[in-house]
Amino acid sequence: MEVIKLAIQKEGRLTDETLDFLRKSGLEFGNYKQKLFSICHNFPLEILYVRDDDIPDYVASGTVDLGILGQNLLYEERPKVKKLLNLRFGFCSLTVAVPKESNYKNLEDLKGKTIATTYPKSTLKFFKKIGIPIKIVRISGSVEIAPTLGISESIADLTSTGSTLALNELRPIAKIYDSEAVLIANKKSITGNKKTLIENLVIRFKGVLSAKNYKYVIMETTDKAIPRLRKITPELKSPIIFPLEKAGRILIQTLLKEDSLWKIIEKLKETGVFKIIVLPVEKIVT
Ligand code: PRT
Ligand code: ZN
Repeated sequence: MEVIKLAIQKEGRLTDETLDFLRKSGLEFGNYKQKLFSICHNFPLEILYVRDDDIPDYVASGTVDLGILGQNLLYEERPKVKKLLNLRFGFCSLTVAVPKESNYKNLEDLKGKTIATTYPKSTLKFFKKIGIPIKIVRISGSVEIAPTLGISESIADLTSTGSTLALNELRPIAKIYDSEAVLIANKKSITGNKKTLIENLVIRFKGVLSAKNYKYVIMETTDKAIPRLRKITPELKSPIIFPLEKAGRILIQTLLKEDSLWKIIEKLKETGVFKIIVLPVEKIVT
């Protein structure tokens, strides 16, 4: 029987959220700690725990069929793989920063200067595109201390909260790109024997991803309010409606997009909705 191989980061910033995402997708596998790989009990899937830097090559060469890694590594390495999904975690940006007290105000001020980074190709490409010549020093860790050590005038590093920059007295001046965790596939795996298995796994992943954007909302209102509610909530096409004991009172259940939830709730309150209960959604499979 065919088994798909998926490489994920063994120990790092993406590990916990990746494992959480896989478990939310209904995949059952044992404790991964101290192991090189886990076997799924309920899906023909083997999960390999590796360094994130190795994932592009493993997937491109077909050592594994799938990989979960930061989009930043794809931008940097440009491996010949197919991106299947954005996974909506591991958000960060590749940011150009300079010492807080320096006179560098914008990117033009960095002309001819040295930039320390773990992402030399991405950084060089960015500066080439905007026509500003710079020099690059490749550093594999603690990039943020390079200006203090006199190694470079500026840095380009991944940031998420921005606190590492602030702690090191650095000031962001530009963003090269945004990144998040992505699912990538070997090009042959998605057309060969494993195609259907991979498609089934992707359906599970998409189910979790769509659920992430939605909340299940239960509202107590009157039957007369339905036409007005429809105008406020475009999602309310075929809501589930339960009559309540009190004449004219009903319960409506529907899905609402999380990003517009609070705006809609404010309007719902004005429209005569008495009570609103918001519940998380685990999966939506369509
Ligand atoms: O050992 P291995 O090679 O597997 O791991 P690694 O040390 O190379 O990578 P790791 O675990 O640091 O990061 C894995 C992936 O997480 C990255 O490739 C990104 O896709 C993603 N990610 C998300 C981040 C961050 N956020 C992040 N903030 N990767 C690194 N950082 C670092 C950044 O380099 C800086 O040192 O966090 C610091 C800045 O964070 P803030 O919150 O202070 O801004
Ligand atoms: Zn790494």
